[in-house]
Amino acid sequence: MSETTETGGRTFSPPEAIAARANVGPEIYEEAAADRLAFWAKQARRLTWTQDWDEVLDWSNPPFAKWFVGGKLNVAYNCVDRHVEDGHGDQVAYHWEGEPGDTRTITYAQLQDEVCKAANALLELGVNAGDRVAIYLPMIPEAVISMLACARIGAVHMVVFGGFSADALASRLDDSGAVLVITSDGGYRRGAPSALKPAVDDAVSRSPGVRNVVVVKRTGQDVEWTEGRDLWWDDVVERQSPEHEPESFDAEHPLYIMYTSGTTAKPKGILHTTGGYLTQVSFTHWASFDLKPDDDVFWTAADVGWVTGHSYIVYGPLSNRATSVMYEGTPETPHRGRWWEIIQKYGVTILYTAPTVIRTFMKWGEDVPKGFDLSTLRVLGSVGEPINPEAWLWYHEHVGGGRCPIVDTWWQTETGGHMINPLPGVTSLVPGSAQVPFPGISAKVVDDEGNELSDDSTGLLVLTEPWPSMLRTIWGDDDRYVDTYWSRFGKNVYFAGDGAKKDADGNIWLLGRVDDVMNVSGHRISTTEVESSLVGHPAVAEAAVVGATDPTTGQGIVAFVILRESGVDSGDELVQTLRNHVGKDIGPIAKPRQIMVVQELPKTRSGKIMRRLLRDIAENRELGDVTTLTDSSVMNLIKDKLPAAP
Ligand code: 6R9
Repeated sequence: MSETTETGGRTFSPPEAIAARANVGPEIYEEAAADRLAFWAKQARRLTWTQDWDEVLDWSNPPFAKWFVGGKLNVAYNCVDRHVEDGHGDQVAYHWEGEPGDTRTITYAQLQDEVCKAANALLELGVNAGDRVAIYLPMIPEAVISMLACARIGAVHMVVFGGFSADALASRLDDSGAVLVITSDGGYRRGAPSALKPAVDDAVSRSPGVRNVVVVKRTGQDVEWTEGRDLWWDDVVERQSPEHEPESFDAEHPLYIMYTSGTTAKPKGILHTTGGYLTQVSFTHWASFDLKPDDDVFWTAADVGWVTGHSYIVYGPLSNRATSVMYEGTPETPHRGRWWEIIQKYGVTILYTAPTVIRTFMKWGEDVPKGFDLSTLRVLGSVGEPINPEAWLWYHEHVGGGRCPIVDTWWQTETGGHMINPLPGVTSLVPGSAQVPFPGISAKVVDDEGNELSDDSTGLLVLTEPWPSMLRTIWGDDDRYVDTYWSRFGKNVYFAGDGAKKDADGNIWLLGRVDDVMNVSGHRISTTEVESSLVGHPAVAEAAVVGATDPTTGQGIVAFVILRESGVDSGDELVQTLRNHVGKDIGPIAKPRQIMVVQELPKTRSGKIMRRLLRDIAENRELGDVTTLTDSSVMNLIKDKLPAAP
């Protein structure tokens, strides 16, 4: 296996310093297994409820779950007000860092004022509990304030990543039935202001249900203005009272919708609700990262427009009274050490990010982080795709100084919070594997018939019990919810759509989306394994692998690779070397049919490679929908560089 050859089968025990005072110890697994519902009920007590629940879980009508039935609470109160009431008003909630270098420090008391003012503004604009509010903002504090203001009044927020196009925004406004949009004139990206308002104007012109557009001034660039519809944030929010009495909402009241792309063109509006969601994100944030509210400086380096931002920039950290860093820009602006500079400046202790970023840092070289003091770091996290052992080891060594556990967290927009991951004070880490289900979570690897596999053979990942932060439905489409997730193995088994295998030690290895599993001459080979092998070669920085239709083998393996910057020769010889390398790692059957050297790969904002588009290229087709790409020009770049396919 590539995993073991790359790491020499090394595992990493929990560091003494962390294990000795970890928030959770090994007994947590037994406790959860003994009585799963009692376990989650205990975790729900972390929150302040204004009315107790009657029943922990109602699963009488699967797959439609109700958690903490009859309970009532306010999410914004739990994230903000109660910490102020407990005497922590002066604690910093966010150290915000703008890309140009401007900063804002926001304490819990200030956040409370801002959220109340924004809530009062929404009420003045006629937003009611249950109404949908779209948020299309850069990574500025108003994004968090807007989300919490919605939660406070029971409005359902629907955040759309600021890099998405007017079309993507329009279809989400339409599908969710949004009544109001919160946006800004623009945001900073790669050292320059980038406009947001024009996309909103375009999208809203097609969405008659949107009554108002509230505009935050961020860059000061010119904007078109529609009188009567558009309002400056400063005009409508700033004059409001900072007092607002939070109302309690039912545990199953909708909290937010987050759209995620499926295999078909129409994005799915994943619905999350109040009590169960907050319980699981709060507890996982505290346990997975060993969060100590009085000491830690926590940084999820991701966008709020991704579920990771919702759960681990906003709701998890705030519910735990964490001090967080929030950064607006890109890692290379104005220089490639920007992240390390931020860690040094704020004394960040926990860093959570995606493997794709780690591989970019690897390409830039270890000398960049070496120039900064990263000694405050104690726990590292990974999310978004499998982290290949090569990147794991680099992250461990060059960012974590060899002393920080890496928590590789498998979860999805649909699951709301962490589902499979090691615990920093408990688990012996196996690089490349997300390892074991989180306490209180039941996951299995099964074959096509639903029989459990635990012998290293490749199968499908399923979740066999409902969990508190699970999606409740696809907005407006209960049938699609049932069909997509709960029909393959019956209404009690959640089909995650990921390939996986479980090794003899009980560790789960995620192998990418099942539609990323290739079938070469009848052998199932995961794109992830071939990619992991390729990036294990010293010449390769990043790799993306797809299965292209092949007249003889069914599918042929086509690899796109980005080389490290060492100026190596990218000719035939290297291609042969890489093919042999994969052959040796995994087996001759896994040798790519074609390897193409490219400058960039098409990625979504959350760092996932859009293999669908690469498959289009590998099979010489017209490109499909590119609206969820961070940068659609990447595709032209790749196409221009390619030799004609054989
Ligand atoms: C949180 C998030 C979900 C899909 C998921 C899987 C992949 C995420 C992973 C991982 C292996 C990990 N994924 N984390 N694969 N190891 N630690 O990413 O949500 O954007 O909905 O993506 O991402 O394929 O099914 P989302």
